[in-house]
Amino acid sequence: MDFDLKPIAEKVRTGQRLSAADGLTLLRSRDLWTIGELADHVRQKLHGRRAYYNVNRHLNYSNICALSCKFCSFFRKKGQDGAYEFSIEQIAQQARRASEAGATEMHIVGGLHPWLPLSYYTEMLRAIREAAPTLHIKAFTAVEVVHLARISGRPHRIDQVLCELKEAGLGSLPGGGAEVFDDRVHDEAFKGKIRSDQWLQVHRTAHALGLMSNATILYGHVESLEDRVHHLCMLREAQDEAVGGNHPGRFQTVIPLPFVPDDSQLQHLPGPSGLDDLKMLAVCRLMLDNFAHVKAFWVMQTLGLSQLALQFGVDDIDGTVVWYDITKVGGADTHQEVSVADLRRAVCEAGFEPVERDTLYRRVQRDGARWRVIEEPVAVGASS
Ligand code: V47
Repeated sequence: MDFDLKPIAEKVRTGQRLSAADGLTLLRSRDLWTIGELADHVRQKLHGRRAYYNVNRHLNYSNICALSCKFCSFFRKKGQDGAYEFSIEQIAQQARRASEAGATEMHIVGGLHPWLPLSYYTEMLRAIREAAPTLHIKAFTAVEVVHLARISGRPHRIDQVLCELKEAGLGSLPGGGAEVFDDRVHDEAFKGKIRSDQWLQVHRTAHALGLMSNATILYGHVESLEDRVHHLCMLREAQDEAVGGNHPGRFQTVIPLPFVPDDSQLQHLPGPSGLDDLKMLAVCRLMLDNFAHVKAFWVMQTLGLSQLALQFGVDDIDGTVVWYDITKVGGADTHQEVSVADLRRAVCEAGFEPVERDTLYRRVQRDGARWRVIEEPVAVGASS
Protein backbone atom coordinates (compact mmCIF):
# COMPACT_ATOMS: atom_id res chain seq x y z
CA MET A 1 0.00 0.00 0.00
CA ASP A 2 1.15 3.54 -0.84
CA PHE A 3 2.29 4.88 2.54
CA ASP A 4 0.83 8.34 1.76
CA LEU A 5 -2.66 6.84 1.53
CA LYS A 6 -2.64 5.52 5.11
CA PRO A 7 -4.05 8.64 6.83
CA ILE A 8 -6.62 8.99 4.03
CA ALA A 9 -7.69 5.37 4.49
CA GLU A 10 -8.16 6.04 8.19
CA LYS A 11 -10.35 9.06 7.44
CA VAL A 12 -12.45 7.09 4.95
CA ARG A 13 -12.93 4.19 7.36
CA THR A 14 -14.01 6.56 10.16
CA GLY A 15 -16.28 8.62 7.89
CA GLN A 16 -14.28 11.87 7.99
CA ARG A 17 -14.35 14.38 5.18
CA LEU A 18 -11.24 14.41 2.96
CA SER A 19 -9.33 17.65 2.40
CA ALA A 20 -8.20 19.14 -0.92
CA ALA A 21 -4.67 17.95 -0.07
CA ASP A 22 -6.03 14.40 0.38
CA GLY A 23 -7.72 14.65 -3.02
CA LEU A 24 -4.41 15.61 -4.61
CA THR A 25 -2.55 12.80 -2.85
CA LEU A 26 -5.11 10.33 -4.19
CA LEU A 27 -4.86 11.63 -7.75
CA ARG A 28 -1.04 11.56 -7.61
CA SER A 29 -0.86 8.06 -6.16
CA ARG A 30 -0.19 5.06 -8.39
CA ASP A 31 -1.83 2.71 -5.90
CA LEU A 32 -5.07 2.30 -7.84
CA TRP A 33 -6.10 -0.82 -5.92
CA THR A 34 -6.10 0.90 -2.53
CA ILE A 35 -7.95 3.90 -3.97
CA GLY A 36 -10.51 1.55 -5.53
CA GLU A 37 -10.93 -0.37 -2.30
CA LEU A 38 -11.56 2.83 -0.35
CA ALA A 39 -14.09 4.09 -2.90
CA ASP A 40 -15.78 0.68 -2.86
CA HIS A 41 -16.04 0.89 0.93
CA VAL A 42 -17.98 4.17 0.64
CA ARG A 43 -20.08 2.90 -2.25
CA GLN A 44 -21.06 -0.27 -0.40
CA LYS A 45 -22.08 1.71 2.69
CA LEU A 46 -24.40 3.82 0.54
CA HIS A 47 -25.71 1.34 -1.99
CA GLY A 48 -24.59 -2.16 -1.05
CA ARG A 49 -24.37 -4.29 -4.21
CA ARG A 50 -26.92 -2.19 -6.10
CA ALA A 51 -25.99 -0.73 -9.46
CA TYR A 52 -28.47 1.65 -11.07
CA TYR A 53 -29.40 2.12 -14.71
CA ASN A 54 -32.34 3.74 -16.46
CA VAL A 55 -34.32 3.41 -19.67
CA ASN A 56 -33.78 6.75 -21.31
CA ARG A 57 -33.46 8.55 -24.60
CA HIS A 58 -30.90 11.28 -25.23
CA LEU A 59 -31.76 13.99 -27.71
CA ASN A 60 -29.51 16.74 -29.04
CA TYR A 61 -31.99 19.15 -30.63
CA SER A 62 -29.38 21.17 -32.54
CA ASN A 63 -25.61 21.19 -32.99
CA ILE A 64 -25.56 24.85 -34.08
CA CYS A 65 -23.60 26.76 -31.49
CA ALA A 66 -22.43 30.33 -31.02
CA LEU A 67 -19.35 29.01 -29.18
CA SER A 68 -16.34 27.15 -30.57
CA CYS A 69 -14.94 25.30 -27.54
CA LYS A 70 -11.65 23.63 -28.38
CA PHE A 71 -12.53 20.33 -26.71
CA CYS A 72 -15.84 20.00 -28.56
CA SER A 73 -16.38 18.19 -31.87
CA PHE A 74 -20.17 18.50 -31.76
CA PHE A 75 -20.71 22.15 -32.71
CA ARG A 76 -21.36 23.44 -36.22
CA LYS A 77 -22.00 26.92 -37.53
CA LYS A 78 -25.31 27.75 -39.24
CA GLY A 79 -25.11 26.71 -42.91
CA GLN A 80 -22.04 24.54 -42.31
CA ASP A 81 -22.07 20.99 -43.59
CA GLY A 82 -23.74 18.75 -41.02
CA ALA A 83 -25.48 21.56 -39.11
CA TYR A 84 -28.99 20.61 -38.00
CA GLU A 85 -31.90 21.65 -35.79
CA PHE A 86 -34.91 19.50 -35.00
CA SER A 87 -38.44 20.81 -35.34
CA ILE A 88 -40.84 20.65 -32.40
CA GLU A 89 -42.82 17.98 -34.30
CA GLN A 90 -39.70 15.83 -34.75
CA ILE A 91 -38.88 16.14 -31.06
CA ALA A 92 -42.44 15.27 -29.99
CA GLN A 93 -42.31 12.24 -32.25
CA GLN A 94 -39.05 11.08 -30.67
CA ALA A 95 -40.60 11.51 -27.22
CA ARG A 96 -43.69 9.51 -28.19
CA ARG A 97 -41.52 6.71 -29.58
CA ALA A 98 -39.28 6.70 -26.51
CA SER A 99 -42.26 6.52 -24.19
CA GLU A 100 -43.89 3.74 -26.21
CA ALA A 101 -40.61 1.83 -25.96
CA GLY A 102 -40.74 2.16 -22.16
CA ALA A 103 -38.37 5.10 -21.52
CA THR A 104 -38.78 6.94 -18.22
CA GLU A 105 -36.53 9.88 -19.13
CA MET A 106 -35.64 12.13 -22.03
CA HIS A 107 -32.24 13.83 -21.66
CA ILE A 108 -32.12 16.91 -23.89
CA VAL A 109 -29.16 19.21 -24.55
CA GLY A 110 -27.88 21.14 -27.55
CA GLY A 111 -25.62 23.94 -28.73
CA LEU A 112 -26.17 27.62 -27.97
CA HIS A 113 -28.30 28.30 -31.02
CA PRO A 114 -27.95 31.99 -31.94
CA TRP A 115 -31.43 32.49 -33.39
CA LEU A 116 -33.98 30.13 -31.85
CA PRO A 117 -36.23 32.07 -29.43
CA LEU A 118 -37.11 31.03 -25.87
CA SER A 119 -40.54 29.94 -27.16
CA TYR A 120 -38.84 27.12 -29.13
CA TYR A 121 -37.63 25.63 -25.84
CA THR A 122 -40.87 26.07 -23.90
CA GLU A 123 -42.89 24.71 -26.85
CA MET A 124 -40.49 21.77 -27.03
CA LEU A 125 -41.16 20.95 -23.38
CA ARG A 126 -44.94 21.36 -23.75
CA ALA A 127 -45.00 19.21 -26.88
CA ILE A 128 -43.07 16.42 -25.12
CA ARG A 129 -45.32 16.62 -22.10
CA GLU A 130 -48.36 16.29 -24.32
CA ALA A 131 -46.93 13.50 -26.48
CA ALA A 132 -45.46 11.53 -23.57
CA PRO A 133 -46.83 12.65 -20.19
CA THR A 134 -44.96 10.01 -18.15
CA LEU A 135 -41.48 10.94 -19.48
CA HIS A 136 -39.31 12.93 -17.07
CA ILE A 137 -37.66 15.74 -19.01
CA LYS A 138 -34.07 16.32 -17.89
CA ALA A 139 -32.97 19.17 -20.08
CA PHE A 140 -30.63 22.09 -20.73
CA THR A 141 -27.23 22.50 -19.16
CA ALA A 142 -26.53 25.60 -17.07
CA VAL A 143 -24.82 27.13 -20.11
CA GLU A 144 -27.99 26.77 -22.16
CA VAL A 145 -30.10 28.21 -19.34
CA VAL A 146 -27.86 31.32 -19.20
CA HIS A 147 -28.12 31.56 -23.00
CA LEU A 148 -31.93 31.39 -22.80
CA ALA A 149 -31.97 34.13 -20.16
CA ARG A 150 -29.80 36.30 -22.45
CA ILE A 151 -31.88 35.76 -25.61
CA SER A 152 -35.08 36.48 -23.73
CA GLY A 153 -33.60 39.86 -22.71
CA ARG A 154 -33.30 38.92 -19.01
CA PRO A 155 -29.64 37.99 -18.46
CA HIS A 156 -30.00 38.39 -14.70
CA ARG A 157 -33.32 36.59 -14.26
CA ILE A 158 -32.23 32.96 -14.34
CA ASP A 159 -34.95 32.31 -11.75
CA GLN A 160 -37.71 33.56 -14.06
CA VAL A 161 -36.44 31.56 -17.01
CA LEU A 162 -36.13 28.38 -14.95
CA CYS A 163 -39.67 28.94 -13.62
CA GLU A 164 -40.98 29.26 -17.17
CA LEU A 165 -39.14 26.11 -18.24
CA LYS A 166 -40.41 24.25 -15.16
CA GLU A 167 -43.93 25.41 -15.82
CA ALA A 168 -43.60 24.11 -19.40
CA GLY A 169 -42.49 20.65 -18.22
CA LEU A 170 -38.81 20.74 -17.23
CA GLY A 171 -38.23 18.04 -14.60
CA SER A 172 -34.54 18.48 -13.70
CA LEU A 173 -31.21 19.78 -14.99
CA PRO A 174 -28.44 17.56 -16.39
CA GLY A 175 -24.87 18.08 -15.22
CA GLY A 176 -23.19 19.14 -18.45
CA GLY A 177 -21.25 22.26 -19.30
CA ALA A 178 -19.32 22.50 -16.02
CA GLU A 179 -16.06 21.41 -17.71
CA VAL A 180 -13.37 22.46 -15.19
CA PHE A 181 -13.92 25.30 -12.73
CA ASP A 182 -10.72 27.20 -13.43
CA ASP A 183 -10.16 30.45 -15.32
CA ARG A 184 -6.88 29.42 -16.98
CA VAL A 185 -8.42 26.22 -18.32
CA HIS A 186 -11.57 28.14 -19.27
CA ASP A 187 -9.60 30.63 -21.35
CA GLU A 188 -7.54 27.92 -23.00
CA ALA A 189 -10.20 25.33 -23.84
CA PHE A 190 -13.68 26.89 -23.67
CA LYS A 191 -13.32 30.64 -23.83
CA GLY A 192 -16.68 32.39 -24.19
CA LYS A 193 -18.52 29.80 -22.13
CA ILE A 194 -19.90 30.77 -18.72
CA ARG A 195 -17.48 30.54 -15.84
CA SER A 196 -17.84 28.51 -12.67
CA ASP A 197 -19.71 31.21 -10.72
CA GLN A 198 -22.51 31.31 -13.29
CA TRP A 199 -22.68 27.54 -13.67
CA LEU A 200 -23.04 27.17 -9.93
CA GLN A 201 -25.55 30.02 -9.72
CA VAL A 202 -27.86 28.32 -12.23
CA HIS A 203 -27.80 25.09 -10.21
CA ARG A 204 -28.26 26.99 -6.96
CA THR A 205 -31.31 28.72 -8.44
CA ALA A 206 -32.68 25.44 -9.77
CA HIS A 207 -32.25 23.81 -6.35
CA ALA A 208 -34.06 26.69 -4.66
CA LEU A 209 -36.95 26.10 -7.07
CA GLY A 210 -37.04 22.47 -5.96
CA LEU A 211 -35.41 21.06 -9.08
CA MET A 212 -32.85 18.27 -8.82
CA SER A 213 -29.71 18.51 -10.92
CA ASN A 214 -26.47 16.71 -11.72
CA ALA A 215 -22.85 17.82 -11.98
CA THR A 216 -19.99 16.91 -14.30
CA ILE A 217 -16.26 17.40 -14.53
CA LEU A 218 -14.51 17.10 -17.89
CA TYR A 219 -11.03 15.74 -17.24
CA GLY A 220 -7.97 14.63 -19.17
CA HIS A 221 -7.28 17.64 -21.40
CA VAL A 222 -5.40 20.83 -20.40
CA GLU A 223 -6.34 20.87 -16.72
CA SER A 224 -3.99 20.01 -13.86
CA LEU A 225 -4.66 17.58 -11.03
CA GLU A 226 -4.97 20.60 -8.72
CA ASP A 227 -7.71 21.97 -11.00
CA ARG A 228 -9.63 18.71 -10.73
CA VAL A 229 -9.48 18.73 -6.94
CA HIS A 230 -10.50 22.39 -6.80
CA HIS A 231 -13.51 21.61 -9.02
CA LEU A 232 -14.61 18.76 -6.75
CA CYS A 233 -14.24 20.93 -3.64
CA MET A 234 -16.40 23.63 -5.24
CA LEU A 235 -19.08 21.06 -6.06
CA ARG A 236 -18.96 19.69 -2.52
CA GLU A 237 -19.34 23.19 -1.09
CA ALA A 238 -22.29 23.93 -3.38
CA GLN A 239 -23.90 20.67 -2.32
CA ASP A 240 -23.42 21.50 1.38
CA GLU A 241 -25.31 24.70 0.69
CA ALA A 242 -28.09 22.85 -1.16
CA VAL A 243 -28.45 20.19 1.53
CA GLY A 244 -28.59 22.86 4.23
CA GLY A 245 -31.21 24.87 2.31
CA ASN A 246 -34.89 24.92 2.99
CA HIS A 247 -35.83 23.11 -0.23
CA PRO A 248 -35.60 19.61 -1.69
CA GLY A 249 -33.36 20.59 -4.64
CA ARG A 250 -29.77 19.34 -4.73
CA PHE A 251 -27.21 17.54 -6.86
CA GLN A 252 -28.05 13.88 -7.25
CA THR A 253 -25.06 12.51 -9.08
CA VAL A 254 -21.63 13.46 -10.34
CA ILE A 255 -20.63 12.31 -13.80
CA PRO A 256 -16.86 12.51 -14.43
CA LEU A 257 -16.53 12.86 -18.22
CA PRO A 258 -13.27 11.67 -19.82
CA PHE A 259 -12.15 14.02 -22.59
CA VAL A 260 -12.69 12.42 -26.01
CA PRO A 261 -10.16 14.14 -28.32
CA ASP A 262 -11.39 12.81 -31.71
CA ASP A 263 -12.18 15.55 -34.25
CA SER A 264 -11.80 18.37 -31.70
CA GLN A 265 -9.25 21.20 -31.85
CA LEU A 266 -7.42 19.38 -29.04
CA GLN A 267 -7.18 16.11 -30.91
CA HIS A 268 -3.39 16.14 -30.60
CA LEU A 269 -3.88 15.33 -26.89
CA PRO A 270 -4.12 11.67 -25.96
CA GLY A 271 -7.15 11.90 -23.63
CA PRO A 272 -7.23 10.07 -20.30
CA SER A 273 -6.28 6.40 -20.02
CA GLY A 274 -8.48 3.68 -18.54
CA LEU A 275 -6.43 3.86 -15.34
CA ASP A 276 -7.04 7.59 -15.12
CA ASP A 277 -10.78 6.98 -15.63
CA LEU A 278 -10.95 4.48 -12.78
CA LYS A 279 -8.93 6.68 -10.45
CA MET A 280 -11.00 9.75 -11.25
CA LEU A 281 -14.28 7.92 -10.64
CA ALA A 282 -12.96 6.58 -7.34
CA VAL A 283 -11.66 9.99 -6.23
CA CYS A 284 -15.04 11.56 -7.03
CA ARG A 285 -16.68 8.96 -4.77
CA LEU A 286 -14.21 9.70 -1.99
CA MET A 287 -14.22 13.50 -2.20
CA LEU A 288 -17.94 14.03 -2.82
CA ASP A 289 -19.21 12.63 0.45
CA ASN A 290 -22.45 14.60 0.14
CA PHE A 291 -23.36 13.28 -3.33
CA ALA A 292 -25.54 10.18 -3.36
CA HIS A 293 -24.36 8.84 -6.72
CA VAL A 294 -21.34 8.57 -9.00
CA LYS A 295 -22.14 7.76 -12.60
CA ALA A 296 -19.95 6.22 -15.30
CA PHE A 297 -21.41 7.31 -18.63
CA TRP A 298 -20.83 4.21 -20.75
CA VAL A 299 -21.04 6.22 -24.00
CA MET A 300 -17.76 7.88 -23.02
CA GLN A 301 -16.17 5.39 -20.63
CA THR A 302 -17.34 2.32 -22.61
CA LEU A 303 -19.54 -0.39 -21.12
CA GLY A 304 -16.55 -2.63 -20.39
CA LEU A 305 -14.79 -0.03 -18.26
CA SER A 306 -18.10 0.96 -16.62
CA GLN A 307 -18.44 -2.64 -15.41
CA LEU A 308 -15.07 -2.44 -13.72
CA ALA A 309 -15.86 1.05 -12.44
CA LEU A 310 -18.62 -0.48 -10.29
CA GLN A 311 -15.77 -1.70 -8.07
CA PHE A 312 -14.23 1.78 -8.01
CA GLY A 313 -17.02 3.75 -6.38
CA VAL A 314 -19.50 3.94 -9.26
CA ASP A 315 -23.12 2.97 -8.58
CA ASP A 316 -24.80 4.12 -11.82
CA ILE A 317 -24.07 3.49 -15.50
CA ASP A 318 -26.70 5.77 -17.11
CA GLY A 319 -29.08 4.21 -19.56
CA THR A 320 -30.11 2.86 -22.91
CA VAL A 321 -29.29 6.28 -24.50
CA VAL A 322 -30.32 5.27 -28.09
CA TRP A 323 -29.00 8.38 -29.86
CA TYR A 324 -26.06 10.60 -28.95
CA ASP A 325 -24.21 13.18 -30.99
CA ILE A 326 -21.82 14.95 -28.59
CA THR A 327 -19.07 12.33 -28.43
CA LYS A 328 -18.46 9.25 -30.54
CA VAL A 329 -15.87 6.96 -29.01
CA GLY A 330 -14.03 4.57 -31.33
CA GLY A 331 -15.74 5.77 -34.51
CA ALA A 332 -19.31 5.27 -33.21
CA ASP A 333 -22.12 7.07 -35.05
CA THR A 334 -25.11 8.83 -33.51
CA HIS A 335 -26.92 5.54 -32.90
CA GLN A 336 -25.41 4.68 -29.53
CA GLU A 337 -27.76 2.25 -27.87
CA VAL A 338 -27.46 -0.53 -25.38
CA SER A 339 -30.37 -2.82 -24.55
CA VAL A 340 -31.71 -3.29 -21.03
CA ALA A 341 -30.66 -6.94 -21.24
CA ASP A 342 -27.06 -5.89 -21.99
CA LEU A 343 -27.01 -3.26 -19.23
CA ARG A 344 -28.31 -5.80 -16.72
CA ARG A 345 -25.88 -8.46 -17.91
CA ALA A 346 -22.97 -6.03 -17.60
CA VAL A 347 -23.96 -5.30 -14.00
CA CYS A 348 -24.54 -8.96 -13.06
CA GLU A 349 -21.25 -10.07 -14.64
CA ALA A 350 -19.46 -7.52 -12.46
CA GLY A 351 -21.05 -9.04 -9.36
CA PHE A 352 -23.67 -6.38 -8.65
CA GLU A 353 -27.46 -6.26 -8.53
CA PRO A 354 -29.01 -4.30 -11.42
CA VAL A 355 -31.68 -1.85 -10.26
CA GLU A 356 -33.76 0.15 -12.69
CA ARG A 357 -34.31 3.70 -11.47
CA ASP A 358 -36.14 6.74 -12.76
CA THR A 359 -34.43 10.14 -13.09
CA LEU A 360 -34.97 10.85 -9.38
CA TYR A 361 -33.34 7.54 -8.39
CA ARG A 362 -36.61 5.93 -7.35
CA ARG A 363 -36.66 2.20 -7.96
CA VAL A 364 -38.84 1.23 -10.89
CA GLN A 365 -40.84 -1.96 -11.44
CA ARG A 366 -41.42 -2.79 -15.05
CA ASP A 367 -43.75 -4.91 -17.12
CA GLY A 368 -42.63 -4.48 -20.73
CA ALA A 369 -43.03 -0.84 -21.68
CA ARG A 370 -45.18 -0.15 -18.59
CA TRP A 371 -43.48 0.88 -15.37
CA ARG A 372 -44.18 2.28 -11.92
CA VAL A 373 -42.12 3.68 -9.05
CA ILE A 374 -41.87 1.32 -6.08
CA GLU A 375 -39.21 2.83 -3.80
CA GLU A 376 -37.85 6.23 -2.76
CA PRO A 377 -34.14 7.11 -3.22
CA VAL A 378 -31.41 6.83 -0.57
CA ALA A 379 -30.83 10.08 1.32
CA VAL A 380 -27.27 11.34 1.69
CA GLY A 381 -26.65 14.39 3.82
CA ALA A 382 -23.52 16.45 4.38
CA SER A 383 -20.96 14.84 6.64
CA SER A 384 -18.84 16.79 9.07
O1 V47 B 1 -21.72 19.43 -21.56
C1 V47 B 1 -18.36 17.82 -24.83
C2 V47 B 1 -19.06 17.22 -22.47
C3 V47 B 1 -21.23 17.09 -21.86
C4 V47 B 1 -16.71 16.46 -25.07
O2 V47 B 1 -26.54 14.76 -16.16
C5 V47 B 1 -17.29 16.23 -23.83
O3 V47 B 1 -27.00 12.65 -16.10
C6 V47 B 1 -15.79 14.59 -23.39
O4 V47 B 1 -23.13 16.32 -19.46
N1 V47 B 1 -15.15 14.79 -24.57
C7 V47 B 1 -22.55 16.42 -22.17
N2 V47 B 1 -16.83 15.31 -23.00
C8 V47 B 1 -22.69 15.10 -21.43
C9 V47 B 1 -23.24 15.28 -20.06
C10 V47 B 1 -23.94 14.15 -19.41
C11 V47 B 1 -23.83 12.87 -19.91
C12 V47 B 1 -24.51 11.84 -19.30
C13 V47 B 1 -25.33 12.07 -18.23
C14 V47 B 1 -25.45 13.36 -17.72
C15 V47 B 1 -26.38 13.62 -16.59
C16 V47 B 1 -24.75 14.41 -18.31
O5 V47 B 1 -20.20 16.42 -22.53
C17 V47 B 1 -21.04 18.50 -22.32
C18 V47 B 1 -19.55 18.64 -22.19
O6 V47 B 1 -19.22 18.93 -20.87
N3 V47 B 1 -18.29 17.11 -23.71
N4 V47 B 1 -17.39 17.44 -25.68
C19 V47 B 1 -15.58 15.70 -25.42
N5 V47 B 1 -14.93 15.89 -26.58
